[in-house]
Parts: sequence; structure tokens; C-alpha cells
Amino acid sequence: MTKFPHNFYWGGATAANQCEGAYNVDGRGAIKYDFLTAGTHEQARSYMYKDKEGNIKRATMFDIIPDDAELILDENEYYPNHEGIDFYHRYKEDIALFAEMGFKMFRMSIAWSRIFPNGDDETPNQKGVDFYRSMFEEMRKHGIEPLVTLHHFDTPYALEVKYGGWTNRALIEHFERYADFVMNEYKDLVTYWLTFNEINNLTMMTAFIENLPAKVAKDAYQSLHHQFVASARVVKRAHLINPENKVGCMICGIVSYPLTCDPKDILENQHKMESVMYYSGDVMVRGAYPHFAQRIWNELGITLDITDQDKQELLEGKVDIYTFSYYMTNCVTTHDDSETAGGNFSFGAKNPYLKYSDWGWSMDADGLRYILTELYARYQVPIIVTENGLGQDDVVEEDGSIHDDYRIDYLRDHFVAMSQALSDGVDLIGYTSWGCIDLVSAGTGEMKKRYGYIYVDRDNQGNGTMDRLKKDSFYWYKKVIASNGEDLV
Ligand code: P53
Repeated sequence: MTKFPHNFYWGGATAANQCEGAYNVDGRGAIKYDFLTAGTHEQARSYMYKDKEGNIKRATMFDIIPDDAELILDENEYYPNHEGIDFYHRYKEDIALFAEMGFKMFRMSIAWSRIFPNGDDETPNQKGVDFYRSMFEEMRKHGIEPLVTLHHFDTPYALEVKYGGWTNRALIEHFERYADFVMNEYKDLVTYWLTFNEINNLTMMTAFIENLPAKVAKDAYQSLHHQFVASARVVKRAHLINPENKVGCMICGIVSYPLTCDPKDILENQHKMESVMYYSGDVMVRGAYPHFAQRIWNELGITLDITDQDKQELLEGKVDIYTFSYYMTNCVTTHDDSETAGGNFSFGAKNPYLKYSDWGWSMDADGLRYILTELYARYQVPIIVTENGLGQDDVVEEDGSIHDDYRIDYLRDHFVAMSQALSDGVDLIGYTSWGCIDLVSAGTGEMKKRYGYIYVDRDNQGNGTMDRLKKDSFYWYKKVIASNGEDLV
């Protein structure tokens, strides 16, 4: 087995809104996720809102909420992101645990609304600024390289209200100003940056809606375009602020296979991969829309507002590294007699060769080797797997131990796949597993969809001590890192 490079970045990943909690502490502004209730595998998370006649209504996170609706908090509902896992107050203790495992890199995100609570404030919120400085100093103290996501599903809600969100071009400059501020502020502490988490999420959902209304498609693709331009500007700024800065894209790795060898399935899948995954990566790494973009827009019946200046900016803001999340693969077919996979965000036909998690996500380590090769052939820039892991509930034994061998098995298979990809010649430079400490699931709002090496005593209803416990996978990952990926037993 190929040795991982000596400076390989082993680590873990989190996002502000899923772990910090303290949602209204020290001047933090609201984000949409603050208004999302908990859901389950079967039942989608929901919002309560007031429509323009003043009626209180409920909508799921996948519904289209009217533009003039006002999101509200209902005291009878439970909002898991409000307290998260209280990382805001416990980050020192948690980072010490990451260091104990030997982390070389920790991916976290800055909450824009802690720095600029309304997104477009004149002056930054000093308490928010101090909080992240202290967190970065803590990481550096332990020799951990920060990998900072600038935007992880958390546009300040005030910008959604005032401008209608990312459909409005105005957000580009507000994001640029925020990013510029933090990249200057922390330039002595941070050199690895990601602009938008899973940027393709904006349009991903539209790829699976049948009879998609053109207005919804247009809004999604136009918003995505604005984020591409915002990202490109930030890449350019990052290189000016510090030539050492490395900026990556972060793409949701929605990898799919044709279910059959029917050429129609092959083509269907090719188009799916293009629209769901390559569309975004191509713009961000190559600095221009790919040839198939026009076909996608034609199929959707939309015309985007893309200026010559936008095109120039995209070209000048190519990312340095490609990063992506990888959890599962899906199957695509034109045959309608196949069994569907089910599960939130997992789509298409069931793959008979794979096992599925309790949340309906397939487990496919070979798929990681496959997509790493595809991506490296396409882009030829260094790659980091910035999310991967198994969401599964754990049992705490009487003595406080947690035997999560299923998680170790999942991770081991994926580490083998990474080492094979390295032998294949892929320039893979790091791996940060998702939810290295249990946190609130983005998709379902549950606590029990646990990914961590570290268990957090907190349940789906918000009960528990918030105590941290080391799972078996904690000791296992520590060994993996200490042996630089040699000892996977
Ligand atoms: P949860 C959908 C499909 C794949 C990854 O997801 C996704 C999503 C959106 O939920 O999101 C990423 O928590 C995301 C993280 C998220 C993680 O995957 O639904 O970047 O914020 O927590 C896992 O199990």
C-alpha cells in the first residue's frame, strides 16, 4: 500500500451553525438555519413563517417559501441549532481532544453573522472577531492547521430579507467585504480557505425536481452564478493579501453511476454528473463555464445574467485546490422498474452491490477511489476530501465506552481507497472527516445521526449533559494518524 505523503493533512471538519450554538450570544446575527426545527430520516425539517396576510404557516426545508414571508420562532418547537453542541464555549476543550488524536488540520467555518450580524454592517462585531482569533490561536498552539470555510449554509438572514438573498447581485460585494475583512484580520494565523461549502447544493436539489418551474431553476442557477463570481473575487483578494494563501472550492460529491449498460443510462448519468457536480467544479477550477452549461440552461428554459466582466472575474479567480464531500454514490437509470434507494438526499435506483446506512446512504469506498481519479484527471490540482463519514447512532455502555466498529469499518475502507488513489497518482493532500465531534445533522436536524470520534451527550430533543466521551474510533483514528495511514487495523 502506498504511504500517505509525510505532510498529509489528517483531520476533521465542522461547521459553525451545526456546532457552535450560542445563536444569539455576543451579537451574532440570525441565519435561516436558526429557524429550522428538527426532523428525521422520514420527516423533513420545517420552518414556521408569517405570510403577508399575517397567517402563521409551516413549510419544509424543501418547500418554496414565498419571497415576502417572514420566518418566525415558535416557542412550542425545538430548534437544535440554537445550542448546537455548545462549541462556542467549549472549543478549547474540544480542540485539545482533536490534538490528542493528532489532527494536523481542523476544518471549521466562520459565521459571517458573528462578524457582520446583518451582513452589510458598517463595522464588524468585535466579539465575533475575537472569538475566531482565539480559536485559531488555540489550533496553532496545538500545531493544527486551520482550514476555514467562509460560508457554510449561513448567509445572514438580514441579507435574505433586505435583498432577497443570492438571487440579488448585491450579495457579491457584501460577501467580498466580509471575506476581505477576515482574510486580513487572520492573515497571521490562516492560509487555507474555502469559499462556499457545497456550492452545488444550490442547484443540486433542482436536478431532482420533476417539472421544475423555470423561475425556481433560474433563481437557483443565477444565485449560483453570483456565488461563483463572489468566490472568484475572494480567490483573487486572497492571493493579494497573502501570496501563501491557498483557496479551494468545496463541492458536494454527488457521484452517480449508470444502473445498467444501456447506453441511454450511460448518457443519462453523464448528464447528471455534469449538471450536479462538474458544472460547479469546472467554473471554479477552470475559470469558465463548461461547454455543456448552455445545454443545461436550454433544457431548463432559462437565460442567465452573466456579464463580460463576470466572465473576466471568473477567469481571474481560479481556485488553487479542489475539495469535496464524499459520503455515498447513487445510481441513475432511464428504466422505471428499478427499486429506489430512498433516504434523504440519496436518489435514484438502489445499487444491489452496496450496503446502505440507517439513513439510506450507500457505503461505497471504491467510489471514492473512482471519483478521486476522475477529478484529478479533469482538474490536475491538489485535492482534499473535506467531508466524509458515517452518520449512525451510538450506544454508550455503562462504563462510558462506545464501540463504534461500524464507523471504523466505514472509515478504514475509505482510507484504503485513498491510499489506492495515491498509488494511482492522484495528488491528494488531506482528509478532514465530517463531524469529527458529534454535531447537529444539517439534513435532518438530529443529534443521533452521529459522525464523531467524540461522542456528545445530547439527544434529539435537547436533553443531555453535553459531556464529551471518546469512542473506540477516537483511539483508532489516533493510531491511524500516528502511523500516517499505515496502521488501519
Ligand atoms: P447530514 C446533502 C447531501 C450530502 C451532503 O449531512 C450534505 C447534504 C446536505 O445536508 O451536506 C454536507 O448532516 C454538509 C454538512 C452536513 C454533512 O454533509 O445531513 O456540508 O453540513 O452536515 C452531512 O448527515
